Amino acid sequence: MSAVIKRAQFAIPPLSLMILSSVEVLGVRQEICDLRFDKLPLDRSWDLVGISVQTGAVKPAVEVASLFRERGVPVVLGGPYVSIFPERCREHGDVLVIGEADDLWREVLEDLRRGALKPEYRQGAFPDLSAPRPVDKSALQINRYFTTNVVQTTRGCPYSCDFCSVHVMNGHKLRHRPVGEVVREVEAFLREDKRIFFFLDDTINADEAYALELFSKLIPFNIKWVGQATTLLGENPKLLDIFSRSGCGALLVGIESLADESNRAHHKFHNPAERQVRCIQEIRKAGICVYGSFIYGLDGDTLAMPERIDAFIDEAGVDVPGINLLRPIPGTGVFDRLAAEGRLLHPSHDHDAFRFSWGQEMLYYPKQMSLDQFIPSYTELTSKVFTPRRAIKRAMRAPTLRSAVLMFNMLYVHMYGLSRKDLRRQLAELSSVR
Ligand code: B12
Ligand code: SF4
Repeated sequence: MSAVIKRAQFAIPPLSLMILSSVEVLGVRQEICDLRFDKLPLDRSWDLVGISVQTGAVKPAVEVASLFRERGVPVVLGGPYVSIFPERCREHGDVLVIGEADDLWREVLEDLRRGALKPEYRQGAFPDLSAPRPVDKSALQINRYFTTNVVQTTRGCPYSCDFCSVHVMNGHKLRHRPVGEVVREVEAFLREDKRIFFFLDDTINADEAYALELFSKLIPFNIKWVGQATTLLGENPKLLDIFSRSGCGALLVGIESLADESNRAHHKFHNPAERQVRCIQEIRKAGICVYGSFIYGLDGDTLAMPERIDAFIDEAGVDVPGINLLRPIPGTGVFDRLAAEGRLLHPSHDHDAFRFSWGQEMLYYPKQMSLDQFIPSYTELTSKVFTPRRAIKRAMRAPTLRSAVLMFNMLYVHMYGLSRKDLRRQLAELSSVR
């Protein structure tokens, strides 16, 4: 099962490390160790080990760091958690890279060559994405991944949803890579890997003119691609047509709550609920599958929400539903607010207690209902939505990529089953301490 999950979870390589390992400095050779596949290479000799630290996985990252440091290998820490909480990371690394490292990494490698590493490299202005920085895949073992065609065309987000850390890390201004650079990258990637492309941008339709130009130019390459968009795309037939003709097979859209008051409470203003059904229907009419990502338990949500979500999934024709619990991530607005309101289930200074992957136990108290009410209502919803029968039904009516839609839905039947077990255990534990 774990092998299936690795592939089905879209075991794709981390773009951060692809970018950094593509920085060429004379005399330096870089390798990527992906712990989903590789053993920790403690028996080899290294001049420097870099670790990407993600919020929610800080503990394993610092454990790895200490294993290398005990052996006298200097460790550099970078990534989202280091950028947001450098002070908490300082004692765990010899070098910290704070912020987007596209340019800083060259400096680190040059200093390494000269034997003059500094304890800290900090991003001043955001890197200028108009500079060409070709991404090279020679540090990757291509066949172990679902695909290695991961591309980011823009960074930053003009919105400020309070549960998200993208605008915190990458700023509010959308920064673009030149269209010609992205087209060249797609062409070069295709030479090594003909599989599907992932555009990792948080909102691939954020800048209509840019997206129109880019994806028109990608039509001749005949690729299949997936990405993330806002449902507003459904109101833009021109862009929808170009997306469809350039090979777009599926888009993840963040629906979050179907209650506008919930989205407003979390500073998400750009997706009015009343337009969502029609927008999703239009996207699917264009032959693009929709992965609809909901969050149940936002501040305006009540116990009436599960029924609405269930009906919405069928009415809009969501091909793959994802019904998430709110994950308050340290460093986001919602984390600070819930902490101030006394609604976190763990002490706010204990970041390790906030885990963010499967085994989705609750991390906070919902506003409109107790945990005793909320947890059963959530588990009942997921047990209704994620059944083999409904998985097959969704796959049969998917506009394209039917086997992928089936695989995802079936995987979720399994995963949400695990999540229900965890939540029921958590509820029993919470009741026993009362
Ligand atoms: C693609 C993606 C995924 C893919 C990951 C696939 C993969 N192998 O990469 C999938 C779908 C699996 C995924 C899952 C999840 N994700 Co995600 N994901 C993203 C996304 C959209 C793009 C990541 C990316 O490649 N960015 C581009 C690279 C270039 O940026 P970067 O990673 O930040 O790297 C730069 C710097 O941080 C730094 N850097 C990074 N690493 C290192 C290492 C060193 C040594 C150095 C020096 C520098 C450095 O330099 C890089 C270049 O500038 C981001 C949003 C975003 N815009 O970043 C969310 C994001 C990273 N995900 C997020 C979350 C919450 C999750 C989940 C927990 C969701 C969930 N509830 O399940 C899971 C966690 C899975 C896990 N176990 O880790 C959050 C993380 C928040 C945080 N503060 O850590 C983000 C930021 C989205 C958000 N809305 O807030 N995700
Ligand atoms: S959730 Fe999406 S739209 Fe909202 S701030 Fe994050 S990246 Fe932007």
